[in-house]
Amino acid sequence: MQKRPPSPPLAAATRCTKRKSTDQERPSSHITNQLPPKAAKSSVNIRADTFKSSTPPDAIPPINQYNGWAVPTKEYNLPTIDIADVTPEIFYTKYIQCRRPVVLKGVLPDDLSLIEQWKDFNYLLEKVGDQSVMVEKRSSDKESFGKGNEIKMSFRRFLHLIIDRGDDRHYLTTQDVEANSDGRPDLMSPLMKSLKNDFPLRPVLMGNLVPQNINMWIGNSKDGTSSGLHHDYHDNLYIVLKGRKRFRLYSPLDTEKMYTKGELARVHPNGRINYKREETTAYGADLLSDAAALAAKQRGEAEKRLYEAELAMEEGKPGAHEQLERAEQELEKAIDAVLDAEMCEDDDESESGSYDDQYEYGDRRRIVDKTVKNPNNFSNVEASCLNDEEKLKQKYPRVLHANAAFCDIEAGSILYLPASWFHEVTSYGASLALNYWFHPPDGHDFMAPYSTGFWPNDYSERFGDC
Ligand SMILES: O=C(O)CCC(=O)C(=O)O
Repeated sequence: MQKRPPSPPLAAATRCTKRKSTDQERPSSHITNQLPPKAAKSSVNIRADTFKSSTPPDAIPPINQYNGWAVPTKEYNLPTIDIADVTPEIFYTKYIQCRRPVVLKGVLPDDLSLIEQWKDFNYLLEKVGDQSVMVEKRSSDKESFGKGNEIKMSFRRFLHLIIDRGDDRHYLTTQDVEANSDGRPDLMSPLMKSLKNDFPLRPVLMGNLVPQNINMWIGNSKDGTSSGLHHDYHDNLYIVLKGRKRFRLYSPLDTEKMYTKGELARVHPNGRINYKREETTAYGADLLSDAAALAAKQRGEAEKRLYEAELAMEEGKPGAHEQLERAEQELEKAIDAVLDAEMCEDDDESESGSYDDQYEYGDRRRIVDKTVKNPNNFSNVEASCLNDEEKLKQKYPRVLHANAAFCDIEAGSILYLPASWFHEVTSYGASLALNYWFHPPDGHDFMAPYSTGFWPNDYSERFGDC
């Protein structure tokens, strides 16, 4: 059982005391049939208050509160824009804030230019050839990836298999990451850390979004291999450097038509999907950590007011005595709230036992295992069915009522995909991509994309700048 981490220092008042990785998926039962909201979203005119729920306070909120951009027609080609035409502010306002996917073409931004070197596999072999990696393996040519069957090998052996031998059954995807003493997962796997001088932690284009995980994807397929229909929990910047990828996308508005393996609890206005027993805030913090962070923040503020009251007493200011009494009561309440939050976290841990389950204890390091069989966020709809109307009619009829968007991402292009958009990706040729995941924004300001300081504070505590 993992020990509870120490309480947050007051200086970092909004720090989360401990967070479950909300990216971990646990197997769950099949989705119940929840009817989707009727109104399709307009493709334009997303207002600045995009992420505010419009449900009156006394009404039961609908399960799907998605309020961002949705695919406007049955089969829609995603537009492409020139990278040179957008500043980070414009990109935030027109795409990130509106939850609108887009393809970016043109010369890679300066801060990403060094990753061009990766196109030469010899460069990668020299840098990380001896590293050991977990590689996904599919058992037949028909099977899609994303099933969680992994084997360990050196990066060199993996490249030898797929490039020299033309093998298309192995695929390099997300890797396990280490956790720090608080159990907070690292941003990157050891593999990516060995290449960290080649890319920024926070690409300029993504403005003030806080990164959550950075990965490399490598495969080889003549006829195209599919990753399987699923969604992720974070905003994705997907940069293709070699090969070609065809994406099929569905917005979170169509979640109930996607036959997810997990039992749907809620779709937040910004699209973030929650499954039962895994509820989070819209920006993806688990509820207990969020409550703990808020309580810690209030305690910090109460301490400050107590200090001010003590100064007022020393200076003999009128009303200082009452001010001190009020401040003491406030601090007492705030401390109680912190203790309550910590107790809730303890209870949650001992009930589910799941926090520990996500780690493998090595000598001193702990590994956050990112691979889960049958994850909630995958669809039961086989990729091979998606182009077969008859099969869909028989097995998954709701999919036929969802609007799909398509795009081809060629080498040198980027896809921006907001959190919880469903996607099925087919990769062609020897393919290589770098992807960033960012915590999903729920605010509406380029400078402050999150409604609280939870992720910015977490990031600046761990990595220094934010
Ligand atoms: O490139 C792929 O095969 C899948 C990528 C993907 O699903 C993702 O980035 O979320």
